[in-house]
Amino acid sequence: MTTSTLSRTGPWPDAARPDSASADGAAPKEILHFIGGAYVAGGGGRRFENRSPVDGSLVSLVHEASRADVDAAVAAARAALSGPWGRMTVQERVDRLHKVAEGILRRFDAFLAAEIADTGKPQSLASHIDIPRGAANFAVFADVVKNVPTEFFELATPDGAGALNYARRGPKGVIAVISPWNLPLLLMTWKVGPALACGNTVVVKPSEETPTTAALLGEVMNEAGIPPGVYNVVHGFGPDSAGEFLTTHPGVDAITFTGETRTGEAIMKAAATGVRAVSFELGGKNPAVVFADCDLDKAIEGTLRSAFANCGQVCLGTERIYVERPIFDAFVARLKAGAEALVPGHPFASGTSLGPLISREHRDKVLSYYARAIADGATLVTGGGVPDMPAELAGGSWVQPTIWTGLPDDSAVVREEIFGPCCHIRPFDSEEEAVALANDTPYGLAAAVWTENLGRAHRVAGRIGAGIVWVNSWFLRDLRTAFGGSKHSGIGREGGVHSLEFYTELKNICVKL
Ligand code: NAD
Ligand code: 6OD
Repeated sequence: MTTSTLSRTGPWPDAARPDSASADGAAPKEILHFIGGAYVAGGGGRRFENRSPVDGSLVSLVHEASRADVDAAVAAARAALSGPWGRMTVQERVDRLHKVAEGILRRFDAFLAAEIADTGKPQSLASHIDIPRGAANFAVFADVVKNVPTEFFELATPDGAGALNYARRGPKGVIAVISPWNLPLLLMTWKVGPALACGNTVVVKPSEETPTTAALLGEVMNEAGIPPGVYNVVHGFGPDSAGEFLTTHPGVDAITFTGETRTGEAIMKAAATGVRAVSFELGGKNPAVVFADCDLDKAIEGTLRSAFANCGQVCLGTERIYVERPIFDAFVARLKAGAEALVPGHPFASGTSLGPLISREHRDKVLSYYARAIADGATLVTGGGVPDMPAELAGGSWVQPTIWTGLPDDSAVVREEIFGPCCHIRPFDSEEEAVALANDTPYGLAAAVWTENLGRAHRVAGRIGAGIVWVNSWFLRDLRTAFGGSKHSGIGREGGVHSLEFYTELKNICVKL
């Protein structure tokens, strides 16, 4: 394995900008692994292209980890557990994690440029959600871990002396973090923050589509005084590549994964060897239930966001909308107008409100559902194809925001996660029917309920089978709360003390007095 301090190559903002890859005729920028506190090229010599979803231009060449590179990353993480990191007090760890949060904010523009280069998402979105949450994920969990109480029981013993029981939490060990491409920094740090707060070390495998912010975070870790080996990053794909090498590695103690349900199934099989713990945040087919007594302005505004934000590539996004019949036509007309007002364009152009899909491959998948909807008898309310884009963006992965009505409840378009800017709207006639429709899915991640009737809001929220139900809002997040899905949407909950449940081993100590 070769090592480099990355002077010219690396995940810097200039390198990350889509138009800078080889504008000066120089070699394209390269994304290296981050192992033991240093950027390394890895031993295999294989690299793959990272292309911009905005225009198809080359963003960078990414080094693909070999099995030996993953071995090295896991070994570095294991060694760091018993080094200075393992000897730090909670307060010392907490101080460093706050420095990581500050470091992300100090380099806000670099993270923003890197995230946008990889995903093509509008600047307004990335600057309000992705990057601030990247920082918050360290600051919040540093505070959570500092303030967590422990349990304590006094036991009567036959000799009358008694015994004290108390619980101590220790790190689980080396945690594999496998993350997706839709909110790359946010979803990766949502796992790395609590894992490090609890004293673990991590090996991160970011999505092959979005390697850059995970790489850039290595620099921040070093600046914040996080010891070498605590945060490691290996790049590559899933099967027969870095993802599989990492999840099958016997040196990994637990796996936290965010991504597709089918990938979760493969990782769960890998985790069975060595009975390693898993935490899974998987797919969704999330309903919104809109009652006639809702505040329609708010329901339209919220549903426009939940269906189309991030070009529909949000696991919590709404793809099924159930609207009470008296307001059905008005709702459809207003959502149509809102969707048609979205402006696809360059992420840095003022006025852009819709980015591209992550890749041409993903666009093919989304467009196949657009065709399937028509084949299944949908009425196309708006969209359904590819927008006309200016010549310089024609190489991107653009699709139109799309709304259908009239599909049968058993259509694949209504049952399967599409992960694009699209939704189906169907009328309902009673609360009972609305709940039944919302629950008619193998998934159980999130739901939104729109009503001004307080009793109904609580009643319906309680009956919907999902890990998160928003009432009169969407994606309003408090990181202290439980987050996760039921059924095919995941295993376990993270957030606040729930993250500590996964990232620590609880030990009971019984002291005979
Ligand atoms: P994906 O499952 O294809 O990939 C996710 C990650 O897993 C990537 O890093 C990938 O390289 C890796 N991977 C793939 N196969 C693997 C294997 N066999 N072993 C180990 N690693 C492997 O998901 P995606 O396309 O990147 O993301 C979109 C999906 O993620 C959607 O289904 C979406 O709903 C889901 N998601 C869920 C949540 C949530 O919180 N529930 C959040 C975001 C995304
Ligand atoms: O907000 C979060 O913590 C979170 N995990 C969001 C997931 C979004 C899915 O795309």
